[in-house]
Amino acid sequence: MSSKKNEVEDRNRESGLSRRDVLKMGAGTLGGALAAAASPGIVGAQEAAGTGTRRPNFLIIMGDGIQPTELSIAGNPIIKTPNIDRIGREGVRFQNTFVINALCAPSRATVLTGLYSRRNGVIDNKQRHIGTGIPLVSDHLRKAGYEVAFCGKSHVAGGLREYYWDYYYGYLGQKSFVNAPIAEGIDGHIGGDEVVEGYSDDVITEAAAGWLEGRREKPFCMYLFLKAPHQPFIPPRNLATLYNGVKFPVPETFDEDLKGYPGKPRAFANCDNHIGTDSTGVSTLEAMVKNHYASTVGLDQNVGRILEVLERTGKLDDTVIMFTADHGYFLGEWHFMDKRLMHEPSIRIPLLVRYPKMIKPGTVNDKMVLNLDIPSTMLELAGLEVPDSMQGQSFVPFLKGEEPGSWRKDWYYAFYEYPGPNMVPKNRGIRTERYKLMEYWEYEPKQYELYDLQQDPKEVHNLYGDPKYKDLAESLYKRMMELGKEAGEI
Ligand SMILES: [Ca+2]
Repeated sequence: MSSKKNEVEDRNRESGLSRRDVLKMGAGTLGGALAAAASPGIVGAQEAAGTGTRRPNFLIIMGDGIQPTELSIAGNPIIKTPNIDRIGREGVRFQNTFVINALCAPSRATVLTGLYSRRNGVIDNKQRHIGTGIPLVSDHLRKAGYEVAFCGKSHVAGGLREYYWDYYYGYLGQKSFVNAPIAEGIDGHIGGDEVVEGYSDDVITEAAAGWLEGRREKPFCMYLFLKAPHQPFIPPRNLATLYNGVKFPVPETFDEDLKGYPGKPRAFANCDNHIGTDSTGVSTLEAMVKNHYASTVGLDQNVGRILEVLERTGKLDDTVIMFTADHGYFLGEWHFMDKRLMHEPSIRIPLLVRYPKMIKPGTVNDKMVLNLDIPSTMLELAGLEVPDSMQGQSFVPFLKGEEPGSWRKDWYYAFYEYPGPNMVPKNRGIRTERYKLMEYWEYEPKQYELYDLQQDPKEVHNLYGDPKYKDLAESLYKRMMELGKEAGEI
């Protein structure tokens, strides 16, 4: 047992709680119980600077690889996600939200720091730490009097254990869906990893719920970063047969592989993320979608568990709740699984925000919002200054139902993990409200895709090389390079 663990145990004894008591209570209640025992005179309600109002709590819930259309609130005819839907129904649903790098660790690092991949240092999944000295949003909030918590999967090297957390319940790397080794931390001290029996997302949610249950006066920021519905798409046991026998729609591009991917470059056709190959281990579309959906339902139930705690303890309406994902997911488009490419199924994520003190229930927003924008938004909501170094744009005006003075018309994307799993070549590009230009910039020779998303939202007709679109391709390329340089990615 580590000395940190001993310290935690010592504090348990001081507070009259044995480890067994704590586990019986649900690990997460420990933070609250200890806080009550150790600090009788807890600081009063914190106020947002100059506003006279209490700063909001934050709960940022992240799933792993979800298409926005996988939610019933987005009209999915099969899957039912009532709890996630509730966040959008009682808040806002952003319909055009994207990631700037469609991969687990980079995306999570961006949501934590407000920085593009090269700026925060986590350009791929290869065990990279967030750069030394780069604060997380939670560090800024903590300075302003927040209690901060991280629960679940960060995927960045070190599992965020070098940061201060009032409560921590997380694991290193990817880990398994069942019986994962998890470390718990309280008041900045993190214990050793111990295998905790059960479905890991449920175990983690239960710990998070326990900590939230015990909260007192200070505002809090909790990241609840879960693993479902990541490959190998293992749903909780009780949901394993939920979609047995259900017929799933087949994407219209599912058989493009049989046609030789007309119009697509080799860099795209040769990606090794095809359903039905040994390398992906995914046998059929049906098997993948069935378990992906069932896992997402499990995720939804965990969202419900957390909402129930917040509601019962009177914190629901004081908390800004965001639900999002670290990237989208190919569910058979072009016979693909996974993500990484800049095509719409891969870069689009759900983003739903509930905060009834500001957001009119049932709001739907169509502007291009990025995962990069979440940190600036959180800081503005907390009444704090957004550091110039942060690269996103606060979408608070949209939460208020207002039009911001200016909003992005285009943005830069880049994916770097090559060679790597699924052998998707490095690809980068620009997406405007209407067009997308992609470049496989290290492919020999360089290859391109160009789409008119207004005419061709499914990205079937690659316009690159068509003389009619030569000028457009050139101007998009020029702008892509400008944006990439501004972002520090080129
Ligand atoms: Ca992921």
